[in-house]
Amino acid sequence: MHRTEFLDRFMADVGAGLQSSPKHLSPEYFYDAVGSHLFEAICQLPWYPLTRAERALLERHGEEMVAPFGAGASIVELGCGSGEKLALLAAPLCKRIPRLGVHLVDVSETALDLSRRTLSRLPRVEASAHRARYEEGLALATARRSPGPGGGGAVLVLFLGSNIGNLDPEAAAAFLRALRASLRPGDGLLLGADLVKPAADLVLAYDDPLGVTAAFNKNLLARINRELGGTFDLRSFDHRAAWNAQRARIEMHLVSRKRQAVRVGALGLDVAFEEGESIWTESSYKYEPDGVVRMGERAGFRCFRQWIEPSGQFSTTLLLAEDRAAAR
Ligand code: AVI
Repeated sequence: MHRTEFLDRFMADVGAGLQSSPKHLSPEYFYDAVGSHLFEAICQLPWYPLTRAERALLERHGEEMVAPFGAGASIVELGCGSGEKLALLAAPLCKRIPRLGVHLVDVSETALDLSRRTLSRLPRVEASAHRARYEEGLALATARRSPGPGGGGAVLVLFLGSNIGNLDPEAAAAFLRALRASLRPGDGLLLGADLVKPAADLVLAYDDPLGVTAAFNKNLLARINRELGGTFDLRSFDHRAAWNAQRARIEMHLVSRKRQAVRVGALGLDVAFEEGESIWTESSYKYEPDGVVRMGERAGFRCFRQWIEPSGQFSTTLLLAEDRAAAR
């Protein structure tokens, strides 16, 4: 994706989001250089167990997770973060096969750089980076799938870190269907999904006492100031995280502390805020383990196996693309 293409979309989304009611901004735009580093810091926080729980599962079961894949296989990671988790899966696979193609897909240049650096430690890994949205990156990666002998040439897609949780249910279902459509029978999807837990723990994970998540959330406004000539006063907005039990999601907002007007220079737009009015910046859905399996099955996958972290915090599910004729 070219810089101008990205900027056009950023401008269009910010313009539409700030003029709608209720106001909203897409979490996709959290991840500039500052936001990516703040997210890495969140992952280290004691109140955000998600990353550690998933990592423990990959450390313990990584070999089983890649067991169905052999020579010619390649791994595509959608939303690659730092590449540490991908390395935990690539390492056992590399022991069995002469060469592993890895495709990193992310909209964040910082995340791609971090991942490339992490993977350079592994021998026999050939990494390609795609600065792209998920669907586009997956299309680029699968177009380069290697033919491989026998059962080889399979693609294992990683969608980890509960990134699926940042999509509304309809968007998640459509995303999984699109993903299935670009895969072949025998290809896999390793899906990380955070599980429902007590409300107090969830709120603490998204409103940490150090204020790192608040900084991550407010950086979205700082980014609009930096890149689109915005005049947001960051001190005039509060970070808020609330658990919506009915919808099984954490909702993150930026709440205006007062009645105020903000200009977004690049859009020639003036936006009025009432005191207490919020911008909805992210939803983070939480799942029950069987809900993850059903979501995969509805999209044309079958569950090969699911691993649950011992304290019930997190799930990792290996879904295999079904042969549609056989599935009927
Ligand atoms: C990337 N994503 C899965 C994170 C989440 O938990 O929803 C983003 C995040 N937002 C606040 N803290 C972390």
